Amino acid sequence: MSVTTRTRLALRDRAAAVLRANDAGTWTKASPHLYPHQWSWDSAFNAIGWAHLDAGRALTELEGLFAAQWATGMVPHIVFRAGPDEPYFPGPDWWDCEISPAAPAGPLRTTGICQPPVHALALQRIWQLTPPSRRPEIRARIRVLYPRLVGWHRYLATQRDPEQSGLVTVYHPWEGTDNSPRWDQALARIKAPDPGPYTRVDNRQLTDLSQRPTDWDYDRYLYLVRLLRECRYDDAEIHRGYPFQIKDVFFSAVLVAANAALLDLAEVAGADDGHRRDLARWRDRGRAGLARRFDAASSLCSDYDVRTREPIRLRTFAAFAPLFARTADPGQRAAQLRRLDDEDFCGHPRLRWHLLPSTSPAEPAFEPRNYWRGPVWPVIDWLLWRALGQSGDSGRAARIRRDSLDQIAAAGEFAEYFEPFTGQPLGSPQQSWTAAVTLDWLAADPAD
Ligand code: 9WN
Repeated sequence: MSVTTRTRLALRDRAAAVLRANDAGTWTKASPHLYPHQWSWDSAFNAIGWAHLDAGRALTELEGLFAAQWATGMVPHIVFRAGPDEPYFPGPDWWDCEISPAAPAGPLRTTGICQPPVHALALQRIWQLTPPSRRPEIRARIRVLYPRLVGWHRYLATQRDPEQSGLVTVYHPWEGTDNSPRWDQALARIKAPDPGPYTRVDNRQLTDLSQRPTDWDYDRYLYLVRLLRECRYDDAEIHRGYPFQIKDVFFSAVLVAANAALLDLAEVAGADDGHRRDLARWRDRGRAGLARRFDAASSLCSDYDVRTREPIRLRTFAAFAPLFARTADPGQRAAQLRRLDDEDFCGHPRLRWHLLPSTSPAEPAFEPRNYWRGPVWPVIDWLLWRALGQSGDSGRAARIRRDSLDQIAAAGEFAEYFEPFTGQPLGSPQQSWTAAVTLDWLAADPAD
């Protein structure tokens, strides 16, 4: 056995051990201390990890999450499941989602916003990895869950896109990439951001505050929750006057990929014609919406601020939304791939590994240790790896996989994110979703 193979087997065991250590039975803590509840897109990635260990447990993860689905179809960004001895702020009382008639019935308590819909990608992966002996059971459970996922996508394609632009409107930085510079201008515009008194607990778990959002950010995050609460989390009301509404091209690209994944599962799930038609329409509309946000001069895709009607032009991972969505336009694809390889992104000479950083080192807002403002996030590179591989770009996909595994192995930790120039592990040290995508990468080519 080569050393490489031995190292990889050890990595697999350690990744599996992280998932098992964070396993609460029917759901997985996003991380042991910093994030002790069930997060939405974390759960989807975690299900992909579980699929390598136990297809039934993987499906349980998604079933538990969808038990908290709102009547609107929204899957909430957090289901609060940990007990009072595991503090997280803001908790369910701050959100007070019970003021919405669409929130799930007690005792389940959730937040009132959502995160990128990776769940269909997880369902597809679970099915691909289900051993033949378990297929009847797993297929029956997929058939029950599938319409719920269609309902979730319908919510995003309608309530979050009343303009039918193909692009999802996000309401809050916590809908995925918290302190990304993509939100800076919209947050700076918010007046009188007094959320009332509060105490952060994230800085008790992680003492190096340079890796986390600032108090300035938190004041605005919490103030926005107050405004959402005042709208009773009603989408129509939010669209009328709420100040933070952004067409998020990355979120929209994940929805395109998720619609394609559900279509791929249509036979397995016994999907009816209506569902198939809707999914194909949302997928195509999403790709067209992203194509319109593509700027030929920079070869990048930009978010759009609905309130100011202005594009948000920044060099971040999100600018590659057409690649994440597997654009059907060969010209845009070729231009994006050239950009991906250039010095602003994966070809930057100081990068430890050729992995897409959350924010380009060439961007003035870049901070190499600060959360979504520069570090490499393995889950983002997993999504890019998957999209490139499915588009037939096996060379680039193989490089992302190899560098990602090397990054994690060299750090010796399943970190939440990594410093792009040194590869230093940052954030939470035993992040479930990093372990989960590691399991998937390792299985992609076990002989390597
Ligand atoms: C707020 C759990 C979550 C991820 C997010 C990531 C971070 C939370 C926080 O952790 O956000 O939702 O407290 O910072 O930004 O993407 O889902 O891992």
